[in-house]
Amino acid sequence: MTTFSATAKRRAALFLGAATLATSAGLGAAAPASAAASDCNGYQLCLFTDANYGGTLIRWNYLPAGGTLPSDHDSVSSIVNNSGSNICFYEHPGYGGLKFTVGPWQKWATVPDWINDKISSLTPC
Ligand SMILES: [Ca+2]
Repeated sequence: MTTFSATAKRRAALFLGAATLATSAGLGAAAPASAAASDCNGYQLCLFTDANYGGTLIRWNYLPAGGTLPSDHDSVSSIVNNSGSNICFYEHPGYGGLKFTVGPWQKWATVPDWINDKISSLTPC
């Protein structure tokens, strides 16, 4: 289990709060028919519950500090990383289990089978 410093806890809270806010404002969740890679622009990090950028969209408008996904654990199947940083995704909350790294500006229409529907936390790395 990862031990967070007070600063890391605050950053994680901000990160999770922003994602929750986006969802409640209608920005983080989209109907399956409308989610698309083009929904992910600017400096956003976008996770999709279905392959080919479909299903529910979880989106951050800036590079997240890292943390456990606020929802949709074990369901991410495609990823758009519109940032200049590597993002490491983990099988378990708190950066445990399998680790999958997505490079800067990469788009994965389908994540590898071994991590599909398993991601629960992430952090820039
Ligand atoms: Ca899925």
